[in-house]
Amino acid sequence: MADARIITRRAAIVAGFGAAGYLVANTNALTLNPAMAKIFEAVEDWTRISQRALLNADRLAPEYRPSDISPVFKANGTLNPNTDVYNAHAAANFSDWRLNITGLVSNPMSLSLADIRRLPARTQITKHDCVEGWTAIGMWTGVQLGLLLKAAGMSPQARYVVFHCADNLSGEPAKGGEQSPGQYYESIDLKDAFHPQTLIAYALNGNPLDVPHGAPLRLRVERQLGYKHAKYIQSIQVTDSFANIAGGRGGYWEDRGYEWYAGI
Ligand SMILES: Nc1nc2c(c(=O)[nH]1)N[C@H]1C(S)=C(S)[C@@H](COP(=O)(O)O)O[C@H]1N2
Ligand SMILES: [Mo]
Repeated sequence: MADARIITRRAAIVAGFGAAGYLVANTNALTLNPAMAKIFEAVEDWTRISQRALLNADRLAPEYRPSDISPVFKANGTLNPNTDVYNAHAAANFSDWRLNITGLVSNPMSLSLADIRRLPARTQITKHDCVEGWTAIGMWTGVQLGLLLKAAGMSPQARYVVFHCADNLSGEPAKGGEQSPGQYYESIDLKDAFHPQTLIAYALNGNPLDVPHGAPLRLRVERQLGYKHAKYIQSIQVTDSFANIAGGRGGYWEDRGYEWYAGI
């Protein structure tokens, strides 16, 4: 009988661990066997771990005031892709630039800048942090990446979002849309892709992005280091793995030894 009562209580505790504190308070009269004690520990741990995970999942990067904006936002890495194709786009004010969303989506998309500017925009003032040891505060405007991905319809196998850029750091010719080794690319997981501060940005400090800062479209992924913020984005590929893309480590710098997650 005693055993049955303990099992019943255990089942009640497992089913209703949200009320763990109440149940602990009301089982003082029972002599707990070691297994019961473990369950109480696990419940407490689980509550703490899951709450922390939930909080962290949507942890926001700090946002700043307009008066905090850096007078000069340093440009870094590629300052101009300078290919014939890119230069022609720049000369046409990027009116023919397309952002393609491909891969594990039910509704692949090809969007013009005008399309993207028509979507709900978010503006945020954040601090950029480059591994080379400088920071800058800027005001970015763009569309939330999560919105685009939602519209594209993610397949259940989707795990990563890869950004393919127009610049090639080794000067190799582009391979007809395929990722060549020197071409800049980046990737993030779905948690960061759907984070509310993750933007496909088209404006810096209220002006259309200029060429040094990634015209016409660049990523802002505010809880990550500078090299994750892909500039000159041409296509967004939803995938279950980046093992077969370029060096297989998820980014131009990652293929050269940098960390993939790169949280600040
Ligand atoms: N396409 C592309 N994106 C890129 C880079 C690059 O060379 N090419 N450099 C990265 C690095 S190291 C940093 S610090 C930021 C710099 O962005 P900014 O030029 O707007 O300051 O862009 C990142 N994104
Ligand atoms: Mo950087």
